[in-house]
Amino acid sequence: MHSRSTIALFSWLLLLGTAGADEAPGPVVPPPPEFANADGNQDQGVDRDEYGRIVIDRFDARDLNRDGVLNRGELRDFDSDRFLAADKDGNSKVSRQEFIRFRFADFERLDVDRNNNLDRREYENWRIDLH
Ligand SMILES: [Ca+2]
Ligand SMILES: [Ca+2]
Ligand SMILES: [Ca+2]
Repeated sequence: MHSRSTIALFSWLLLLGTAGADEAPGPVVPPPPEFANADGNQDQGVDRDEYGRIVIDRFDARDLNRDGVLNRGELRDFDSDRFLAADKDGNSKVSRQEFIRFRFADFERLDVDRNNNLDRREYENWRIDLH
């Protein structure tokens, strides 16, 4: 029987559910607050419009010096490859347009079943790096 490991798994999930949702990537069972937040029409999926709104929110939250672009410091969690990929025109700054384009490339990648909607399982992969 698997009862012992099942119980262990459940307690682990409970722990994850209560320990700061901000820094606990992984199989969280209750709806992650970010997901509920992103899912504006509450249909259990994040469509392109909803995703775009979140991307713009994140851009604004990252743009600490309010100059309308993201510099290396404002994207500190991006490794160089990721930063270079986002900075299409290579001016060492990521504009709003570049950021949106870059995040929508993520959307395409994460939307495994290609229904233009990220469901919760797809979202679990996404929330890890969508800041
Ligand atoms: Ca939705
Ligand atoms: Ca900035
Ligand atoms: Ca740029």
